[in-house]
Amino acid sequence: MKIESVTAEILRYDLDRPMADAQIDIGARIIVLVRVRTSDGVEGIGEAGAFGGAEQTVKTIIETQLAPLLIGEDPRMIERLWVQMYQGTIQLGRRGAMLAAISGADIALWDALGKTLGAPLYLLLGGNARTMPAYASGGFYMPDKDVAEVGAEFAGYRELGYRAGKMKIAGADFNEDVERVRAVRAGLGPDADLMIDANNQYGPREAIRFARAVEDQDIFWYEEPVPTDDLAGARFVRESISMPVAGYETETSRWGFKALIEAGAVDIVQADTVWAGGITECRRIAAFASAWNLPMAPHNFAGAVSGFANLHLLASLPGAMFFEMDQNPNPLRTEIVTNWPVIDAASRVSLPEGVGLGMEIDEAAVARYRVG
Ligand code: SMN
Ligand code: MG
Repeated sequence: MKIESVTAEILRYDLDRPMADAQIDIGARIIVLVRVRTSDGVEGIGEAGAFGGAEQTVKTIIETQLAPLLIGEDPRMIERLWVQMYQGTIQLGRRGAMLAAISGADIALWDALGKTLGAPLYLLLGGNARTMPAYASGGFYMPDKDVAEVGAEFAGYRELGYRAGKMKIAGADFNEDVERVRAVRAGLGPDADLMIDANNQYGPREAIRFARAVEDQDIFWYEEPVPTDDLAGARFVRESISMPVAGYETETSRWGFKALIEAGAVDIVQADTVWAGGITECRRIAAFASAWNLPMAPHNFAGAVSGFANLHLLASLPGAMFFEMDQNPNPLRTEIVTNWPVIDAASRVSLPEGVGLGMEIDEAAVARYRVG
């Protein structure tokens, strides 16, 4: 069996109501879909992270740098192909857009392997769970969104069945952010898990000050309090406060996470398959995390394919904690697959039982949002 083609498509949805976290403005949702076709007629689908307007760059890398390294090879030998992609492009960039492109190809290869062998991916990886606890992710900033609206937003998630939720902080002034956290706690209810996400915005002292100001709100985790490269600052924050620190979604590769974990920067590890190196590399990151007795709670935000990839990864890990369910309107999540997981009465989602990633793709919807 051989790989016959590797292609990438850009899908885009422009938001009616642009939103922001503490670091970035989001006016459109964009994903890069990767397809690997084999000589046996199997098509594996993956997704590559396309942060910061890098979608065209990532597509070009996949089609001009990775495709020539993959075509003609046996698609079932994923470990070997990962090294071939990583080592074959090492001087073009070991992280960033290059690793996002490798991640997308890797996910497509795992989907193809599951389809070839007739198994759902999480079982192929040696399944650990058939359902995962999930949390509602929202609470973004919008120009006309006030404290009351963000509280009501989380009351709505509670009504949908979520018993956990994550909100943005560090994007308004200090006191307003404290008020926002209180409003979300009130909306979500006293018995729910509440996470706060600063998206790298604070310096260490301010991060500690904010943690102390919301300590009485029973915070389940405090995400990316300081910049990802400030390892000493991250450790100082973590050791100075009582709530667990989660992160850093902006870190990638096993070597990046090794440094982060060894520095004592995190209590909960948040690699995302879509840019940290795919399923293959995130399994290694998870193994490393488990040696420090740290759970994994992958970042998960982009589109449907990355969601399925992160969900299968989680369900294959004994040290898995939570699945992130973005609540913002995004047809790239809800329309291009017809079987996106739904929250159940226990605030959990079930793994799809179809082969590979188990996605039921609606190609007409893919075509509707394809821009490149
Ligand atoms: C996040 C990252 C990028 C865009 C939106 C949201 C985020 C998360 O930090 O944790 O989901
Ligand atoms: Mg985050």
